[in-house]
Parts: sequence; structure tokens; C-alpha cells
Amino acid sequence: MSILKQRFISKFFINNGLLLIYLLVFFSCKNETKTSEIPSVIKVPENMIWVEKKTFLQGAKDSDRFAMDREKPSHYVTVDGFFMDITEVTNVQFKAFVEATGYITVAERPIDWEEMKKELPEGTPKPHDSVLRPGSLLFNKNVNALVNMQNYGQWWTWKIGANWKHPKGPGSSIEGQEDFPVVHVSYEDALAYCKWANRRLPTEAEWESAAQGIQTDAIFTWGNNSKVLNEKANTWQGQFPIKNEPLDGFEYIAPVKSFEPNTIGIYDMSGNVWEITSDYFHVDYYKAVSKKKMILNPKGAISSYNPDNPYAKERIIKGGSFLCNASYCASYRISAKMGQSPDSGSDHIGFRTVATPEMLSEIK
Ligand SMILES: [Ca+2]
Ligand SMILES: [Ca+2]
Repeated sequence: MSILKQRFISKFFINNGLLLIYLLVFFSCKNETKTSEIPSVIKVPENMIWVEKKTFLQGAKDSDRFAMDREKPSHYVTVDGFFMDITEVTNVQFKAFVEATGYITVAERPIDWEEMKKELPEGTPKPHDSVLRPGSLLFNKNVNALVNMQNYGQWWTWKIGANWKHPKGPGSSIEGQEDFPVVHVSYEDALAYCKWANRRLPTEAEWESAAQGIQTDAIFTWGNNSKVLNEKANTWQGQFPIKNEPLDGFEYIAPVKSFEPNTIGIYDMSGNVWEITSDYFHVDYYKAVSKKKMILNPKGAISSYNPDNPYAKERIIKGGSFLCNASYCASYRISAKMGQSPDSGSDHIGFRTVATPEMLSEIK
């Protein structure tokens, strides 16, 4: 080492040594805090990220003008740390599962009317056999006018032959769409994937904890500014469901990672496709649970209750989709939710998975 260089280093250390030591301690502590909850023997799985333990405000925020009754009252919950997929489960991931297991999704199976009618009002007449064939729901983009926004049937079509491999029905395919989220999957299908992948579905509280990221009481995954929605998520612009002006760049579904991630590196929690969780959908659950003082790792209601679909054991779906719009339900908000029958899907519902250190350490 030259004398000049040695002198320079000595001088630098004298002038900046304390600062340097402080920075080293600060960063090592900061790093230690960030990873301290992940057991040292566990490697972060590919395509996942660690969501730290935290206490946050679950449910509708006071300033949220779109909040629905079922999102109220907001209440503080504490959720332990866990790993979460950074993207929605993609077609290529789901294909690997199907190829390994031979699994056949609900949308590909013959329809059992005896099972189906259990989720329908008593006395519902059996549809003609020509309709009772494998298929799924597709968004009907040919709606020209509306009479009643509560009548969901106006913008949905039962498409025979639509399933995860043929998202628009017979003749369509997922070729070239390997990095699109898988759709036309049900809660039942998502559970089968999880079992194969050694994962599970997130609870609603885990989903919200991940969506909040480093925030604890934000309306959106990116904060509280609704004006930047088009830059942040794949949703619907224009009058739903008549006119879609794709100002965000996508008229319908988008490849995962098309928008920037949230504050902890998770993509598309807001918009693109809805994500199935493990919790039952019960419209009055928050009214009951919010009376508790300490809510640790909530797992949702013990049964479902939705007056609009009273016979189905619905699960909660979160995050909204490419069909969500400010003129309707604004379901791209973190606290928004809907119920979904466990045995049905559509072209705007997918899922992502989570894992706990315990699950990963169980691998032999
Ligand atoms: Ca869009
Ligand atoms: Ca999503």
C-alpha cells in the first residue's frame, strides 16, 4: 500500500470512523431485524417473499368512501410472519401441477346436478342437459346497456368448454400466456394445487398483511392516493360493464408483474385477477370479531353467510380484478372482498399461495 493511500485511509477513518462504525452497526441491526423472524435453516422459497409479523388495521378505513358494510368495523389484528408468492399462480406453474398429478379441475368435470342443486334455492328446476356440460363463467363483453347493477347475470356468460387450458372456451389456448395468472380455478382446485406444492391459501388477514406491506392502515397497496390507480394496477376504466377504456394498458387480463410491486415486492395484489383465500365469507363477521380485544392470526368466520347466495359455502376472494372499476365496487382496495362458491371459478379469479416456516421445515 502506498504511503499516500495509507495516509488517505487513516485520515478518512479519523474523520469518518465514528460514522462508519455507526453505519455498520445500524445496517447490521437493520438487517437482523428484517430477517430475525425467518429461522436460519429456512431458505426463502423461489418466487416467494417473507411477510413480517405485524399489527395492522384490518377492514375499511374511515376515509374510504367506497367501503361496504361487510368491511366494517375496522379492527386491529396481529399476524405472524409467513412466506407469500410474489405473483398470482401462473399458467406455467399450474400446468406443472397438472402434469405431475393428472389433476382435473372442477370446470373440466361432468356436472353433477344432485351436488349443484344443494347450492341453489329449493325447487330450482333442472336446466336442460345441453347446458349441464363442463364449462365456466366468462365475462360478456357485448353488454350494451344496463337496467340493474345488482343483476350480475347481465355481464356473465356460461361457456361450455371454458377452463384453465381454454380460458375463452373451445378453440382458445394458453399458448404464449405462460406468465398469465391461471383462471377458471375454484377453491377446490386451489387446495389441490397447494397440497401438491406444500403450500396453503392465505387467510384474509394474511392477505391484507401482505397487501399492506410496510404500511399498517392504507386503503390501497400503494397508499391512499386513488388518482394513481391506472399506474398501479390492472383494473377497468370507463363505465362498467359497457365501456372499457384500457388507460392502464390492458383491456382484460395481464401477464403477472406488468405493474410495479408493492412496498415489500409483491405484484398484482390489487387488480388483474381476484385471489381466493381460506376464510369463509360471512357478511357480519367483522361486527362480531371486532369486539375482541386482541386478535391474533384470525382465521375468519366458522361458516359462511351471504344473503345473496345463502346456500353456498362461499370463501373470501380479495384484491379485485381487471373488471373492477371505481363506478361499481372499487374492489382493488385492500379491505374489499367478495364471496365465491367453492366449486366454481371464472375468467377473472385466480389465487396465490403462502407457506409458514413450519410447513417448509416439515419437508423430509
Ligand atoms: Ca385494465
Ligand atoms: Ca390480484
